[in-house]
Amino acid sequence: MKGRSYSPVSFADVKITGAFWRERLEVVLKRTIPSQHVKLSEAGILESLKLPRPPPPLRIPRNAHGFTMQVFWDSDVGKWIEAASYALSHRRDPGIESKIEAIVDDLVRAQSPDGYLNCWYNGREPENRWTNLRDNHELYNAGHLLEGAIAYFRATGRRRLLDAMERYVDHIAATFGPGPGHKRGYPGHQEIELALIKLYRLTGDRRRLDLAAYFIDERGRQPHYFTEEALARGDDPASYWASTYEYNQSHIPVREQTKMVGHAVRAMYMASAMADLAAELDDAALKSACESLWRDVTTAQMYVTAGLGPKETNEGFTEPYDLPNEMAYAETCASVALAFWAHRMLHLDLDASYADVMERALYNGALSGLSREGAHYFYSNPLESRGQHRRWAWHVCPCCTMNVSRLVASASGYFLSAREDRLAVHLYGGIEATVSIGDRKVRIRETSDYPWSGDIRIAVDPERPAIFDLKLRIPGWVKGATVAVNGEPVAPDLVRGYATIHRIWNAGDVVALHLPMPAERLYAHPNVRMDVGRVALRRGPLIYCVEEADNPGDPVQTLALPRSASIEEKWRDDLFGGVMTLTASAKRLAPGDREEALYSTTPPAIREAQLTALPYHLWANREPGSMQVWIAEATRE
Ligand code: FUB
Ligand code: ZN
Repeated sequence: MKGRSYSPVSFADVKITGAFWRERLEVVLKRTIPSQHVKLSEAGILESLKLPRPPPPLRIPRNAHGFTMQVFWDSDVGKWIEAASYALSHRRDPGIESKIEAIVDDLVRAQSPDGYLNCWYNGREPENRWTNLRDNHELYNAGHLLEGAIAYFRATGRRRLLDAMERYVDHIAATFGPGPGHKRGYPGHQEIELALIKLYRLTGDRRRLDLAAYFIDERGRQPHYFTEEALARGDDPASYWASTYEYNQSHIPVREQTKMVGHAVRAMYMASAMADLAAELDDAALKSACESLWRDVTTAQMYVTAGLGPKETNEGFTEPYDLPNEMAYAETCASVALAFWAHRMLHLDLDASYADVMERALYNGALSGLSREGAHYFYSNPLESRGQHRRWAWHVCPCCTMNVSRLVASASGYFLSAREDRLAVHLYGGIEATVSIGDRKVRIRETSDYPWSGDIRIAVDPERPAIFDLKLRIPGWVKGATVAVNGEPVAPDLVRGYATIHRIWNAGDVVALHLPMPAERLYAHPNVRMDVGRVALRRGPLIYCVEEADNPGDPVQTLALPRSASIEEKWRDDLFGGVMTLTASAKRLAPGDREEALYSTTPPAIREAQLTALPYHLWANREPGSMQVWIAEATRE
């Protein structure tokens, strides 16, 4: 598998030139990353790295189970370093670099002589390290710090943090594993597996890959580590607050899992690591487990926005087709991590259906987590509101903030992949890159106004004539795509959703790709009881919603869209710097008789109305009001 597989072209080698992602990137570089540092400081998170003595009182009180979210503050620091380092890869910034250096000073000082590095435990309960992997996030924190260290090293060449983290990884490898004298533990919150695979890819040190594989394969084995660990602490495993090991996907070994269960972010990080390992180890059984889980998620558990995990109490999955709209949890982190997983599945098999989900997550469930101005966030991403939802400037659990900033700062890494004789283009929206294909360097410039328009131009400039396949993703939502090379229409082979053009490419060659993107109605599977009789609107990769700001008057829940109404596209320069809205003649329902009657034998009065929808990711950036993705459908005129 490995020799034949594609590698993503790193975001650092792909310049975003198109308006849509350029705007988001600039906001993240200028506003989001600096403001997140301020918030980390105000929240006491940066101070906690200094291991103040005596430790100050907790900022986040322990809950009824004795747990405080402060145990994973290190992860927020790691994620911010990662996001900030991605920003530095676009543009060096001495101010940000000195802030990272100050954090590195603290982390290096906080590290124990044996390499252990966790500011919660070193600062507050050093005697208890590695006693509660199930709840206390030690390995999760290590993973995020390691990802931050790798990103910072890649952006700047500075390796102080990377060296510290490698020492920590050595310590972890000496503590956990299948060998004699090792603890057979694994993380209660998956994440370090992804970081270890990145470290392996950076250094080529096979021990890192083996450790990641150990963590994945040990998960869920009997005797159950979290049970043994609870007993060793003197806790009753039966009184586990989550009540089931499904919560952290350790109920059975991962290769036997066919249904996605439990906490959504944990599940997505685990599945991403499984896909990475399947690729690195050429492991067909692991790949097949990934495929079963993928089928389960995408056919029965995913919101139309690519949100995941409807329920608040486990921040995760429930049952097939249980996708409540107003109460949707759909954590931003889960959609970000779904994009990670889809990207990795795409590199197991170049199949456009993976890229379709990746794109849906990027443009909808993940992007909705970041406000327009770049300093407000959504943790949950409901698909309906009565106006009670507000973006917040920070959260007691700020995990989503840095997940969305690291995603946007590295978004260009999702566009291209290459292998020996092929170049695949997954996403469109304006990029430039020089890619090595075989022994040739090929410059690619894709220009388009995607996602607003499906007219795409790709200039292919090899340094010398080169034979290779250019593979252009034809999104699953497209009907009637056309391709032309140097003005001549061509009918390329469609291989798993990629239009494949095989030819000798010469400097100056230009491919024109036309992806029609009319507005369309979407219907949910009838088992999704919440969406019965409802319709959603999609145009291209964007899912739309109706928001009160554009549909003033009664709550948008009183709108109904006739099945036969034509949907018009209207470009609005006055909204969010330019956005394609959708409009239609619709109906407004009003009480049929007396206003105050809760129930009535008279059917509702139906008034003519106009409906305006805008992309879901933009909602809640104006005055608060009602919002709905799944609109009632009027089947009678
Ligand atoms: O537990 C760490 C992070 O906090 C999780 O990934 C999020 O779901 C939030 O609970
Ligand atoms: Zn989150």
